Amino acid sequence: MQAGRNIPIDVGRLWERHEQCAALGATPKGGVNRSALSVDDITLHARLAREASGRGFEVLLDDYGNTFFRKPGIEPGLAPVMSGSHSDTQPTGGRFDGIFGVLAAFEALEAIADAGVSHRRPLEAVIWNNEEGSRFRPSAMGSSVYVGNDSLEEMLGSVDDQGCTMAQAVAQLREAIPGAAHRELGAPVHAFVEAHIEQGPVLEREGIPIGVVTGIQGTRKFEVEVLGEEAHAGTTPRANRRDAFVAAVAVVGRLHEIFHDAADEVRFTIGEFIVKPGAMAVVPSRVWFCIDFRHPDNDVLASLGDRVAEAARQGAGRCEVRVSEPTRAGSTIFGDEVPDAIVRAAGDRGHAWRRIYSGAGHDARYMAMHCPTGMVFIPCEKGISHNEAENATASDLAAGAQVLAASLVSLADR
Ligand code: HGY
Ligand code: MN
Ligand code: MN
Repeated sequence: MQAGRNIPIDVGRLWERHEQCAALGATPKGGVNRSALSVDDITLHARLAREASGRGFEVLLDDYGNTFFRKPGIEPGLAPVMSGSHSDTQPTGGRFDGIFGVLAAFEALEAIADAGVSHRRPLEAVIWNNEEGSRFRPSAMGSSVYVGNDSLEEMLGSVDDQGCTMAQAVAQLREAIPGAAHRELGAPVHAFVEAHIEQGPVLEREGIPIGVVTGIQGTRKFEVEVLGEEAHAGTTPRANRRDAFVAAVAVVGRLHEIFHDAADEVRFTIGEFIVKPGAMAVVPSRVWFCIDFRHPDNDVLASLGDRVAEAARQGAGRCEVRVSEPTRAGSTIFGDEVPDAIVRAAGDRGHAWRRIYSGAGHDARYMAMHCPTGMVFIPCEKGISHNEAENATASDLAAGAQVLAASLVSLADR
C-alpha cells in the first residue's frame, strides 16, 4: 500500500508547462483560443508527445485522435489507470479549462517516475479530442467515441465551418506524431481520474483547495433551424413575409417562458444565433440557433427538454421549423471507488477537501460509462471560466496534481 508515499510535485515545471500551452492560441486579452486539432492544438500534442518519449513514456493514438502517454507498471498486461482531460478551448477560453487536467496527469506521471514509486498497473495521461465542441459539434466526442457512446464513423464525419472533416483533422494529428503506436478504441481502463478547475465559486469562497466531485449534471443540446423566405425589405408588406428572424424571436420568447424556474436551478443558454442571408435590405430566410440545457434531475431534463420541439412549432408561425438533438446525457453519479481514493490521498497529504457536484460537463461523464471514475477539482479565481480572465494559482494547481498522483498510484496497485 503506497497511498502514503510522498510524490513531490514540481510546481515550477507544472506552471511553466501551463505558460507554454497558454502561448498556443493566446488571445490579446490574456486568454486562449485553441480549437480542437487546430495548428496550435496539434503543436501542443506533438510537443507533449516529444516530452513523453524523452521520459520513456509510450505514445499512443486511437482512431479518433485521442492521445495517450503511458508509463508502464510492474504488470504490463493489466488495464491501466488513466487520467487526463482536453486541450481544446472555447473561442474566448482561458488558460486552465481542460489543459490543467492534461498537464496535472502528465506531471503526476513524471513526479511518480522522479520519486521512483512503483505501481502494478500502467499509468496513462490522455488528451481527449474535442471536448468543447466549438470547432466540431457535438462536444466531448473523443471520450464518447472511446467508450462506444457515439459512432466513430459519424463523428469522423463532423465538419467544421471551413468544410474540414474530423477525419482530415485526425489525419493531420497523426502526421504530427509519426511514432505513435495504435491504441484500440474501447480498450479496458481500470479507473479514470480527471483533474479540472472548478469553474464555479465554491472552493475559492470556502478556502478549500480540493473538491472531490460526486457527479455531473445532465445535459440536452438542441439545434433549431427556422426557415422562411427572402424578400425585399423596402417593398414587402408584413402579411406577405415569412420572416425567419421574427419567427425565431417568438420561439426564443416561448422557450424562455417554459424554462424559467423560480429556484434558478435550470441552466438554459442560447449561445449561438445565426441569421441568413445576413443583409440589411433582405427579409431573413433562415435562422439557426443552438440550445444548451442542463439540470441535475433526469426527470426535469426529460419533461422540460421534451417541450422544445413543441415550443418551436408553436412559435414559428408561417415559417418551417426543424429541431434536432445532437447530445443527450443524463446526470452522472460517480461510484465510491475513485472518490474514496481521492479523499484518502487528500487527507494523507493534509489538504482540506469537500465533496462538490459539477455543473460543467467533462470527459469523465463518458468514462464513467466505461470504468470506475472520479474527478479532482481545484479553485479558480472568482469561479470565472469560459472567459479569457480565467485564472488559478500555481499552489492550487500543484495541490491538485499531488492529490491526483497519489490517487493514481493507490488505484494502480489494486
Ligand atoms: O460545456 C461544458 O460544460 C464543458 O466545459 N465543455
Ligand atoms: Mn473542461
Ligand atoms: Mn470548457
